[in-house]
Amino acid sequence: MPIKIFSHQADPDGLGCIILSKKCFDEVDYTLCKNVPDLDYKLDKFIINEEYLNYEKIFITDLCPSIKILEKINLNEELINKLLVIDHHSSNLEKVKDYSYSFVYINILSCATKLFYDYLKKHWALILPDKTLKEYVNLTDLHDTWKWKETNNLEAYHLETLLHKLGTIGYLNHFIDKLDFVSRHFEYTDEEKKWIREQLEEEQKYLDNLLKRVIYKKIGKINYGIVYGLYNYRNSLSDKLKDNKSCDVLIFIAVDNETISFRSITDIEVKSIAHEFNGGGHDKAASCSLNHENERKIIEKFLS
Ligand SMILES: [Mn+2]
Repeated sequence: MPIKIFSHQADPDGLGCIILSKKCFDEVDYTLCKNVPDLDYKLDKFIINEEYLNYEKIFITDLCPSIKILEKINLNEELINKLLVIDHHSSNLEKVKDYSYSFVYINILSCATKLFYDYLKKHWALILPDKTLKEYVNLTDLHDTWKWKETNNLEAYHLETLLHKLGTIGYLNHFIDKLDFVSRHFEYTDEEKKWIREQLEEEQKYLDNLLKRVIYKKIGKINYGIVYGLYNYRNSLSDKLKDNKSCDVLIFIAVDNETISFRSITDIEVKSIAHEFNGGGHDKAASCSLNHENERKIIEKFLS
């Protein structure tokens, strides 16, 4: 019987989980989800249509369903037995603490790919001890938990650069091919290095423009920077603003991903801002979905 995985489509971490599942199981169906509402919608359909009957095991990685869906799962014994949620977002700890049954697996210190890798090694023993794969998982962890910044590990950062260059499906296919079971160090090939260079040049041009379009608004002691831009640039713009120290919090409205991202520039906690808009995430990086209601509230509060 095949395996089903629902994962976060936005970053190397969510995609890393799909790559691992493809390495571990023969037959995998995956569904990419933009955010929690998108996951809820797709999962609800999956439950209503009883699609879960066709799968041996169902994983939800780098995302956690809302309480409404968790309740629904809780009523279905077959789902409880088959389903495992592997997430690491601290805002979800609150959400799942009432669900004591075994399908929720959250750890805020590691990325989802690392949690999933450890789980697969322990419970499925299908991933051979493999240097390349292990190093790839570590780079994904360094990238996703921002630990790469401490040592300026550009190899980790460039996973994101490659994702931007290749697109979601391109990234998945590329790394599924690249990460074979030959034990050698993870290294970028000359072709990958060329893609990285090209992408960085393009990003630089776009970022220089974006930086000029940021609108600043001071409310109380906090200076907010608000901008509409392409989702892929939310983190690099936040880095640029950190260099300039021109605001405390970045509010990045990404129409292409239908999300609003909140980034802490000067150590201000932003998860609570995301909560105001029914979102969540980490203390220094959070987000909510871009719907009419949220956009109207953002414009009223920060752009008028
Ligand atoms: Mn993640």
